[in-house]
Amino acid sequence: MHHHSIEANTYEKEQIADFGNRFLIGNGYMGVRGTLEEYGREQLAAVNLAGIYDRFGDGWREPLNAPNPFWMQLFTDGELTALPHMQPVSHVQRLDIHTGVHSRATEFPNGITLRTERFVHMRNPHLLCMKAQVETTCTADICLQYGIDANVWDIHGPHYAEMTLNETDGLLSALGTTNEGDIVAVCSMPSLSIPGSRSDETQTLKQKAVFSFTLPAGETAELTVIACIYTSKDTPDPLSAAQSGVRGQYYRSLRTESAGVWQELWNHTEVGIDGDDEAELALNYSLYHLLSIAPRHARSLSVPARGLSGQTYKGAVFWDTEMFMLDFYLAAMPEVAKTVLRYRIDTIAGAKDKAASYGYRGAFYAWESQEGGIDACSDYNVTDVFTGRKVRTYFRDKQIHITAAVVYGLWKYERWTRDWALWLEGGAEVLIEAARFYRSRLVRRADSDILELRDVIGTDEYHERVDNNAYTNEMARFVFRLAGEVCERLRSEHPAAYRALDDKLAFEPELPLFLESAQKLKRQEPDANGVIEQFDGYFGLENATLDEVKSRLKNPREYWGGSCGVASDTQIIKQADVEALLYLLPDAYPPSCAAPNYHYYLPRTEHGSSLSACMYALNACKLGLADEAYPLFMKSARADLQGGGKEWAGLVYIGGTHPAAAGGAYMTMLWGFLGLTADTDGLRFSPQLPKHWRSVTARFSRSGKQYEVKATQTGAECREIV
Ligand code: IFM
Repeated sequence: MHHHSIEANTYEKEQIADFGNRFLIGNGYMGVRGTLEEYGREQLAAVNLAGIYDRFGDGWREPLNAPNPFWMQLFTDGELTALPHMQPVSHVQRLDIHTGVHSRATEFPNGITLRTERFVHMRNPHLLCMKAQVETTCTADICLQYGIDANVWDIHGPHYAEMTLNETDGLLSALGTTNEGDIVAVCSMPSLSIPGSRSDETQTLKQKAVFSFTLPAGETAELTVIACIYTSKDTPDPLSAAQSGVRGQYYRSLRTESAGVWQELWNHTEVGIDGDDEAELALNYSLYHLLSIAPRHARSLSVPARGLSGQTYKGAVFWDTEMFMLDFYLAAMPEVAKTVLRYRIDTIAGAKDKAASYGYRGAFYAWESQEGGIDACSDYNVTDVFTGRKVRTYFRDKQIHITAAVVYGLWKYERWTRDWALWLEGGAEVLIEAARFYRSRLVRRADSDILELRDVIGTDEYHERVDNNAYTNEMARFVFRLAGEVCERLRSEHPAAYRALDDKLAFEPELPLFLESAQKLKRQEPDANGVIEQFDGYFGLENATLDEVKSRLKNPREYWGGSCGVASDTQIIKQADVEALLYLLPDAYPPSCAAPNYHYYLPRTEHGSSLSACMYALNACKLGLADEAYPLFMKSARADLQGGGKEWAGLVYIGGTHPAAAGGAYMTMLWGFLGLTADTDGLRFSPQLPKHWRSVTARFSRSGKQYEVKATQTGAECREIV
């Protein structure tokens, strides 16, 4: 990698929310937003925790932000020396993606320069470390206030019913109890080193440590902080665990150790693109995000759609993980791939409850999954900008393709690893319950033999409650067929497991019904031009252009879909739908359909979701259009680098990181530009690189072996590495 860091050297208040995402650090257990040390809730500072949620009153249930142990305030001769309070002389904010270290250097007009660096530890996921240096050009009276900021930013909070701040022997602690009774403990040990041996004053108040001292011109004072977070999900006594977690730790060795883990991760994942530094940085930056939110510490946990960047989308897990992020985890961190899939296996009870609540059989996975498979998706997920009224949305009840995404993830795991473990560890049960769900969802007209999936939402969320969405139908067919295949293999190769499963689920009589469903489920036949209708009646909708539809907006924040959105009665779609189908299930339609559908749907797609562009990029590569794929690839890879995305919906913050787009960029590199096909015979590459790329070097692992591939404009070489 030529460049290891991203940097911003301008300071504008308007960028605070965006930079909070762009400069995020994380270790799978927590994400710390890239805000500055003097920032609080108003600037969306947050330490977002994975897999622990709370609900306050009637608000949306969302993940917890912990009290922030990276908080600090600096006074010079009594004057607050902080952003945005003062306009800086110079300011640099940097994220070293190779080591996961966030840093800033701010020169204030009063001669003070503040430098900090911080990281979350990659081996011990509970640890947070910071070093701050204060330097002055003229002798100054400094007051450095350091504390754990328990004034936590929440979207639908407050989530702490109680918060106790304490101090014992210089160790600060914040102990919070949530509305749901969970406990979060944050402990922190600050220590200051100042030049000379003057008798300076240190006062440890309950909330903060206050260091007051005179700093001679040209000298530097240094504060180091080791902090630790535990929750009641980790241990029955989080406070003791956090207290002992900070003792006996040294900043320098923790930093070396954590950077070592990063180095190890990069050894297996870094991508080199000769001829395009910008793409190389954007892609590795995307991988940085996927690496920093990977639940390496857990056995069964998944990744939220906005990563660990905050509470947007209720910190919930969507189809994003299986369809967009999983490929990276499979190729780079197979244990993490297993962990996120186990999460679905372990949350099958929630999916069965959801199916039953709608009167269906089997497993209907949560559209927005929290722990235990609880569906956090509200029936009213959008607020109308004109009336302020909540709008009935149907993502939760009609986006039934989520269950197939879970199955597809399990199938990808087997295909890539050639390991049956997950089917045997509960995956087969998920598959059978998924097939049962889709079967119970089928309807037949009285005078027809064709089975249909009516009243659904496809991946294009703008068109609600449609019939026979091609994507959903083909995904359901895939599930029916796979259920037959996996059960057959289970019966012949693992007869004891098969019998045990049948004793539990009594599914055997249903196997022929799954097969029948696969045969009779309606297929959207391509029209005379080879174009597949997205759902019944889609071709009859107004064929307006994207610009026309956009021009009809009366308010830029208006929702485009639903009952009266500007796109709803037109052919304009939010995101890849038929194109997602053609990429994910390439055998569902003949290869001759690839080009006409790509050209038909591309101009009709708004890419209103960051999940969209990569599907078109992947299909463009299949069509030999690598240069056309390139801007779509960059759109995905730069989703968190360029800002300007939708950050606010009215008063609700909807920004955050976009790990699915990051994963989509990786998919485009691996399956698209490198043209990798991986089947039982092994790995084959048929690269087609954008014209200006000289070569791509990538590393990945499969079945315990490490590989390095180097692709050029004319071919690829792949070798096993040790
Ligand atoms: O899962 C996506 C969905 O496809 C589009 N809206 C946002 C969700 C979370 O990323």
